[in-house]
Amino acid sequence: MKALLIVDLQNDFLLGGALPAPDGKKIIPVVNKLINLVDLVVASKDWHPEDSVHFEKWPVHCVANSEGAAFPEELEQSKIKTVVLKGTRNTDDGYSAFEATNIQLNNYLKENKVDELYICGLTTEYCVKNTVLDALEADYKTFVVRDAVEAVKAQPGDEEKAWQEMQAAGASIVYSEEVAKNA
Ligand code: VGL
Ligand code: ZN
Repeated sequence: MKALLIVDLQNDFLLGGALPAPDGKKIIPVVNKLINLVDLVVASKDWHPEDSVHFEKWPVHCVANSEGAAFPEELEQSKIKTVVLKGTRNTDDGYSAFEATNIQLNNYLKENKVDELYICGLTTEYCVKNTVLDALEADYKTFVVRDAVEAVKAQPGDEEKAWQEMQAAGASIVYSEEVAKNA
């Protein structure tokens, strides 16, 4: 079974939000296309308490239940089967979707017989990277959709390094066009 995992495609990571990936909005139409190419769609949300230690490193963003934590209107939400919430404790960053606390993501994917995981979303250097590395650790065939991922670009060089790290760990970097061809 093929699953699409949309990482943190939330208002605060888009222009106008608290911690924007400068080109984040560009990926929304690509993600909308990918949603129709897989058997199961799961989305993660960064979902922080107001007083998290996470905010010693970052501007306040994606506070649980806030507008900044919501999905953008343009995202085709009707086919998202499950939303997993991460970074929910005031003591953790929760960069990886596999750290979700409302659902144990690995068990959920196993129950749904997922073996191929297509990962997209925001941001390259943090939550996408950490999710991809955990997916590989958990032995999924892991694809990262290059044109459906964008970086926050907080530190120069980190974006490029993140792509290299994901690839070195065993992720396949693919374009949405190839995903469509093989669907
Ligand atoms: C993220 C920084 C802080 C992400 C989340 O989704 O990549 N980055 N919190
Ligand atoms: Zn965060």
